[in-house]
This record gives sequence, structure tokens and C-alpha cells, in this order.
Amino acid sequence: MRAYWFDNQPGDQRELHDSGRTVDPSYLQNLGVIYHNISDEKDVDKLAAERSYKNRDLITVSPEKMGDVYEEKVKSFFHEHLHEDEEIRYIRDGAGFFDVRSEGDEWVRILLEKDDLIILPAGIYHRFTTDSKNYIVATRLFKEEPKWTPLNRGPEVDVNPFRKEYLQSRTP
Ligand code: KMT
Ligand code: NI
Repeated sequence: MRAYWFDNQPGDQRELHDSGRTVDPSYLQNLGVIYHNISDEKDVDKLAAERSYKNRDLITVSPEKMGDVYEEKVKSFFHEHLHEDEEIRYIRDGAGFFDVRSEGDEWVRILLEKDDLIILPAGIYHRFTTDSKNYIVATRLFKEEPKWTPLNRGPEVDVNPFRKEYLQSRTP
């Protein structure tokens, strides 16, 4: 895992876009983003049990796996959105970026590789992309009903109760 401020320069979303300014883990913690490096899958089982996650699936995001719809998928993952539930991703192979909005509404880019596990809190605005190698395999954890519906950023979603709760929980 490596986190840094996104450079906001034009160019393919899959490039690094590294401004050269690092974001430290304590800053991510303040945003409510939880990060672990886990090599033993049993530790994922433990975490899942603690947070009442019962189900999971494995997704491969690559042109080989997705064929013609790959480019379209990658673009859709990159639309800024939030969820009304946590999003847990455990990277099993390859790499990708989760971008999350900072307190000041800037993008923090988080590079995730094998054995990285991230928990994004409900209500945080974020987006995802593969990197220039176009390959990631990730376990997606979910509770009973996957509440993954991405709610794209806009005036209505800005006042979503889960968004409000997230912002309140971040205020010291
Ligand atoms: C997401 O939430 O954008 C995804 O699930 C993308 C694939 S998982 C790395
Ligand atoms: Ni999401």
C-alpha cells in the first residue's frame, strides 16, 4: 500500500498520477479508511466474522476476463460515488488504485497490491481503477445483501443520510 495526493493532471486514469506528496496512514485513519496487510487468509476470516460479513466473491478485472466490456467497466468503476455500507476489498493479485476524497475534497490515491486489504467507510466518496498493467484480482466481502449500489456524486447524494453520518463521524 502506498498513499499520496493525486496530481490532477490529464492523462489515463491508470497512470500513477503521483504528485510526489505522500499521505500518511494516520491521515487515512482520520478519513475512516482502514488498511491491513494480511498474508494469512484466516485473518481475513476473523475480520469478516468480527464485522458480521458472511459472504464473499472473487473478481478479476482484466481484458482477458472481461473481454470487450473491460474498458467500459474500468470507466464505470472510476465514477465518483459512495455506498450506504462499507466496502471491503482484499487484493489477491495484480494492483489497482482506490481514490478517496480528503476533508478538503482533494483526491488521495491509494495503491493496493497483493495482500492489501482496505475498508472504506459508508458515505465516503471514492472511485477505483486498475493500473497500467490492467490486471487485478480481489476478494469482495459482503453481508447478507450486497449493498453495493454505487450512488454517483451529485446534489441528492450529498445529502444522503449515510453521507451526512460519515461527515459527522469525521468531525472531532
Ligand atoms: C469497486 O468497488 O469499484 C470494485 O469492486 C472494483 C473491483 S474490486 C478491486
Ligand atoms: Ni465503491
